Amino acid sequence: MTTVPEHVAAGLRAMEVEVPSWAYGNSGTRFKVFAQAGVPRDPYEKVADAAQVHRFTGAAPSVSLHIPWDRVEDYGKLTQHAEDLGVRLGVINANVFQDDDYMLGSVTHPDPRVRRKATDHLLECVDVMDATGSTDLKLWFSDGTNYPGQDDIRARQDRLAEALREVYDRLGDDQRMLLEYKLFEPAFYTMDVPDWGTAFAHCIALGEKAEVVVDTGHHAPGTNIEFIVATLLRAGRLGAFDFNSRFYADDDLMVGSADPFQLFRILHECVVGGAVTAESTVRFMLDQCHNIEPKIPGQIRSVMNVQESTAKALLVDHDALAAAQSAGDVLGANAVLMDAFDTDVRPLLAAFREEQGLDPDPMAAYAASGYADAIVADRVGGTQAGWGA
Ligand SMILES: [Mn+2]
Repeated sequence: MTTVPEHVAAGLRAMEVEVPSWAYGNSGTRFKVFAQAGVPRDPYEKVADAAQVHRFTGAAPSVSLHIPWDRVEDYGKLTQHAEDLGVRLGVINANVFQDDDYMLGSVTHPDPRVRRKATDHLLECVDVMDATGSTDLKLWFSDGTNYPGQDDIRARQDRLAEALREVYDRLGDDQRMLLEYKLFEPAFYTMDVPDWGTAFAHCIALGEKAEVVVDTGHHAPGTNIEFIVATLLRAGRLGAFDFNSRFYADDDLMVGSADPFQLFRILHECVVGGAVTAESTVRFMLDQCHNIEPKIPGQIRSVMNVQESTAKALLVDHDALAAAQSAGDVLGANAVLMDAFDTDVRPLLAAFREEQGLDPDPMAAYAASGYADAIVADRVGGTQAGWGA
């Protein structure tokens, strides 16, 4: 029987992965959205599917909502529904990118009427937070331009700052604004929040309740994401992750599938920076789409991938690493990290799950549960949830 070192168990208990409601709906690429049988028809069914991920992993106790996709009449009822299923509602994601008015931008649009409409939506999201008890508002803007000269780059930053300020000032004492950046797409010449530096600058200007979101798929190829993580943690401004994997651009594949070593390096910086503790305020979220694979197992697999990389990061021998680093032992220091990465932590995680009263194999346990067949049989009629893309 594998024993789990106490510091590793403590880190794994602290590693709570938040799942996104949209992962359970239909999704696809620009070319086709493929429907899957049994997909949720409403936010209540999405939360029910999310609860299955927590049921089998014990590590995904919250679910992010996306407004307006998850708009409901009674948020108190949805909150209670989540609690009844053993999970809670998490971050509220705003959506100001799917309305014809936003063709030239939302909060940075040259027309004040459109900016007002977009800012009002962000304020509505804070109302939803008040109703659900969610503490974090996550903002991603598709705003940008496609052609040099199309709009004034600096004026767009001013408009962005003005909208962020209005929303920031509306936040309660225990609420935060999480600002996400993305290099390109849908805009191809400039994005108004293209990188961590721009997001960080706006957060610094706003105040302590504004922090940066690192979506692992939102960088140029070759970007050293763990350096960004280390820098933001050092500055106390890393609010959250949107985890996913990419081979090319913003692929939104299962986290840890394309480059497990990168995920390990990122989580090593999180461990070093104190983000994998019960006291940490960094949220570890998934932002993924399961276009061709079944969605609930795709989420379970993703949570397991995060746990595996977390366990490896927790196994790094920090005393040996510090000794090698201070001695200038380049190869020795690198070997300490690689020893941890090369460890097969699957037996350790199986033992950890058994200690928690879980099945050691969440994928097999879910497959044997009959839930997948039940939702295919039950969810007949109605309109399946999807991106709305
Ligand atoms: Mn994201």
